[in-house]
Amino acid sequence: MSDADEIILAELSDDDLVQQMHDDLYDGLREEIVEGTQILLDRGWAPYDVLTRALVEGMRIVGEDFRDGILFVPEVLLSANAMKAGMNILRPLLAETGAPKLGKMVIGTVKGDIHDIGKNLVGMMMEGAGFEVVDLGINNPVETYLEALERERPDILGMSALLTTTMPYMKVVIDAMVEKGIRDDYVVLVGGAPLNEEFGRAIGADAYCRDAAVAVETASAFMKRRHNQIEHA
Ligand code: B1M
Repeated sequence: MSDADEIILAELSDDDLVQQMHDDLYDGLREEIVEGTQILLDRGWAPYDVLTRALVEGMRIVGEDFRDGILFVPEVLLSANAMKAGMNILRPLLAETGAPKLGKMVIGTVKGDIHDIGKNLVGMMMEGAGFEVVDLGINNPVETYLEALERERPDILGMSALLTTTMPYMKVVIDAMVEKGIRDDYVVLVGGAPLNEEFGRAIGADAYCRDAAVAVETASAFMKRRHNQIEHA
């Protein structure tokens, strides 16, 4: 592209900028995503709106073309990195609620699975809603989950899986918790694109969460119920 054609992000209208950010995310342009994210914030956009309308929607488009064989792993990795750079700017802003801690969650992506954008988003939104979040990262074997539960004593265990081949591993973790007699000490929430409610029920989770907003709602509802139980005991 010649200099004359260069797009000045700051000169675009909000709608055009969001559209351009979808394109830039598609092209894996990290610096442009950082700049676009900052411009929308400077224009008074709520961090949550930047996240959902510019970044998550952009990643949805990337996901469709990955599915259809138009984009390949290296390209999607660049998109993911650009998305993460935008999320890094939004994370502290989403967490800035100053609300008293609602509860504690340990979250991680299961063994064999390296997808972490959705998990990171859930963690960010949970922090923003007032939860303390301990992130175990990706590719977690059952032992890592069990150690973290013992060490961190959270209220909630969150597990993420994006592959149909890795989602059954969530049951391995829950079965191990049952075997150790600790299953009912925790609320177990699961999520990831290939899961559904029926799967959540079948593996013995407390709930399946369709997205990060549902994860926050569900976690908050369980914490409220727990507190009521304690008050009435
Ligand atoms: Co992968 N990948 N990928 N990938 N990848 C998918 C998942 C896939 C659906 C693409 C496709 O074909 N359409 C497909 C899985 C197919 C299947 O299993 N049936 C797939 C494949 C096949 C693969 C590889 C096997 C490709 C290969 O190597 N040939 C490989 C697997 C590697 C491995 O894990 N062992 C692979 C690799 C990769 C990249 C490394 C390139 C990259 C990951 C980078 C990263 O995460 N750091 C990548 C990406 C980016 C995707 C897609 C395009 C996008 C995923 C994403 O970030 N979505 C994805 C396509 C898709 O999902 N449509 C795809 C955005 C994110 C915000 O949404 O993760 O769904 P999501 O999270 C949501 C909810 O699901 C929910 O809340 C989140 C926020 O709203 N949620 C939870 C998620 N976790 C939760 C936990 C909770 C609660 C809610 O706990 C309480």
